[in-house]
Amino acid sequence: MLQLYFWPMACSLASRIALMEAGIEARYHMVHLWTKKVLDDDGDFRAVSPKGAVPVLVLENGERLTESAAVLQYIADLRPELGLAPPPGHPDRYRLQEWLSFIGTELHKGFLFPTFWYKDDAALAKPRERIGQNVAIVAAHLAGREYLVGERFSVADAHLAWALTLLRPAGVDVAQWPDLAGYLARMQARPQVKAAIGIETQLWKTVTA
Ligand SMILES: N[C@@H](CCC(=O)N[C@@H](CS)C(=O)NCC(=O)O)C(=O)O
Repeated sequence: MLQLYFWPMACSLASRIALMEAGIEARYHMVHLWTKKVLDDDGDFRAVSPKGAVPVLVLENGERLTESAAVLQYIADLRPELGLAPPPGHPDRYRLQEWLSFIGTELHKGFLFPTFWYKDDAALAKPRERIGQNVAIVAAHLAGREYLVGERFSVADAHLAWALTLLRPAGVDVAQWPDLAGYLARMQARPQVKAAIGIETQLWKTVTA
């Protein structure tokens, strides 16, 4: 069985959404991101992955895969019939990678990560200046579209739904972009997305209580 190392509401939530949308059962291991402890057994998370960052997906053969863009595509390719990623070689596969990269770098590492990790007003001035411009790019792309890539839900939507869910607690109100707000509401209403967010919201409450 696949195993996913995660921290509630962190970027690993996109991988949980992808697994649930794919109907793939997995074992989930919660990691404390600050202490680097695996909470099941008090193990050292850096022994699982020297990066010390989630997501880590343990494959059926025991190999460990990191980086959301790779993990999400791996999950999608386990169930090609569901179209969670366009097939390798299809022109839209590069669009998917383009969006996974933009979300992972510009939205996540460029803004969400420093906002929640460093919490330092001076260091956050530039990221705060840039985030509106980057979110506006996503909003403009979504005008008149249901999904980020092609005509169906893909793992790029799983990644974006996670990032947009965290924008409000990070101080950016997506309501200023109606197309984006509508998209987020649609994504959050998908049964598997809603269930995944529900599970992690509960876990988040337990770890922060
Ligand atoms: N490039 C990685 C970034 C992963 C990442 O930064 N994960 C965060 C949680 S959202 C983390 O585990 N941070 C802990 C740390 O950097 O020490 C990806 O896209 O998966």
